[in-house]
Amino acid sequence: MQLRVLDSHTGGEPTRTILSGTPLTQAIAPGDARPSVARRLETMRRDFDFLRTGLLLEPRGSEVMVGAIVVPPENPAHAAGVIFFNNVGYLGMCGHGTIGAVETLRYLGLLAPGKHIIETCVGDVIATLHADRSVTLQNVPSYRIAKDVPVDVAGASGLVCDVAYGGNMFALVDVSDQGWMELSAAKLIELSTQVMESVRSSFPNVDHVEFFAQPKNPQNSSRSFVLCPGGQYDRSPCGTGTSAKLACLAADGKLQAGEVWRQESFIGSVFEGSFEWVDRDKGVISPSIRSRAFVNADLQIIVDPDDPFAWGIPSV
Ligand code: PYC
Repeated sequence: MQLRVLDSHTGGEPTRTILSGTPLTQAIAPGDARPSVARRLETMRRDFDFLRTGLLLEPRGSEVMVGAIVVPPENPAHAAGVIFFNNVGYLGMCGHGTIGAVETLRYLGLLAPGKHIIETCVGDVIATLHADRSVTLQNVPSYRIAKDVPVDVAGASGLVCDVAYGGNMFALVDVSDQGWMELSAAKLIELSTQVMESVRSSFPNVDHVEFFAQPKNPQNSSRSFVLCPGGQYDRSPCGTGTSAKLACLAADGKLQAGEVWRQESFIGSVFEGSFEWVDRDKGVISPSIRSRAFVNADLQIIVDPDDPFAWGIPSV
């Protein structure tokens, strides 16, 4: 298996993009069936999960990485299909990962500036590659599902969250009054994991938690800390998390269509977000996120048949 794999990061959050060398990435002959990206994800989960574990788990990978495998799109007129995954499984969408995969394709000369439709397992997104190499991602329609849901965290009283969809499902908690954003990442992982456990008793599909508070840089709108399903935090402001946040702001009338929202990550990187209404009565928005990714490695993957951990260390 001769895998073609490049690494990038978007706002500090890494994306490991697989471009070729697997049955999933092979071009489809004219006339052959073109499965949807959602069906391809199921094939990968069933038959090729070793790619996920081998590339993302230790000793080759790390728990903070997100993988993106570029597959033929169902619609041959579209630019690409992408399946996203992490250390514990598969993601519906990934904003930083889409921007990373688009920059990787540009780096290899496979995408030119302009608009490109990318298929994901939760729907089509539009990536506009700009001349300055930044990418505007028009994400899937996003919306708030519930407001002021009580959250149980030991030692914190009166905590509530919004539940919102932005390509993944988020519990969003305003922690300005708790002073939590001054704590260490390890402590925030602990607290956000408690929030996840509490919210899941009523919203079992929530797989990300977003804390937000005042930005460190006054030019930004808000600072966030996002817990991902694998127990790590997103170094970037999180594209799907920013989309969920925009949906909540829109629903509360705190941000108007076309206005720019600068979401600062825990490490200080920034995504610029804005939205247009899809259905104002139902609170559904079309969010856009702009950022830039940087390719930082072109890997040669070696699989030694004698290596017991060639496809990752299984969970112990
Ligand atoms: O940018 O949407 C995102 C994302 C999800 C998980 C990690 N990053």
